[in-house]
Amino acid sequence: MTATLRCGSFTFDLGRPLVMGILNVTPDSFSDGGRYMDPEHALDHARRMRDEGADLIDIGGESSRPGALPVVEGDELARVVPLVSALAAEGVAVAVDTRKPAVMRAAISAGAALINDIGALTASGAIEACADNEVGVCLMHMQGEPQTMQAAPVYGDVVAEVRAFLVARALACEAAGIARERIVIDPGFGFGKTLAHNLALLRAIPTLAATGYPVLAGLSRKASLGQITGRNADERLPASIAAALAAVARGASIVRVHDVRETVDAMKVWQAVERDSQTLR
Ligand code: 9MG
Repeated sequence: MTATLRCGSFTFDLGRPLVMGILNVTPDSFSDGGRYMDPEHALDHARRMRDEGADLIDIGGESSRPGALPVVEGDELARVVPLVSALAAEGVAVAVDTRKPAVMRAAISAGAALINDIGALTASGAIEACADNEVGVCLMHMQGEPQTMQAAPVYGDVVAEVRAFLVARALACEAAGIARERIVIDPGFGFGKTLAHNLALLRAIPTLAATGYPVLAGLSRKASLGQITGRNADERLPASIAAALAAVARGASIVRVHDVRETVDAMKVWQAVERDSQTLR
């Protein structure tokens, strides 16, 4: 029997990697800032990603790129909640990328299936906002804050520290009543990490997956891929697919990506080779 992830009314079989499509409704995200501020345009993009095979759509109303400034709660609510309502009503599994408990509560009421928190539910009231219901949670590691996190990230042992933090946060969630099957962990590639830290964490996905919590990997178009390839953010599709494949080959259960169609194809090929070879003719 394969593991499952429960998120609101959805139960995902983790026998194949899931693809989470990114929908940033922000003026300043690093690769698509300003493109989806118009709600109709945002909905079209979400529906396109769904049709291309995204299992979840992750909506974010506050940029977390290095150097990003915080957004006030009212603006984040206005950007995110109408989209959650519209997509949830169409049966889409919607994740909401937020650190604010008030946004979490409003998004859950509007039908969000998963709360994706780059702060790992450390804000006061965040765990409680998610514990009262059946929403899934993604707990991400970040060193510092988006405004300054890339200035000088330092670790003794990056893998041990990230793993210990994520397990501690997952246990805090379980203690508050969030069932284990609702929890995803994420090393937070690029969040207070150098290229060397990111590569060490990518190689260590088996160690993170051995905790028993599904692992989400978010490497799509990130700066580390630019450092390796010398490409700009809009030229990092091949690098992003390579990174997603490297992550799932090491045991990641979910990849968070901008380019859904291409990533879904890559996952299907990987799945056919690695998992379904007995059944293919
Ligand atoms: C919002 N966001 C940006 N990058 C991310 C990543 O790598 N993981 C998760 N969970 N969220 C992210």
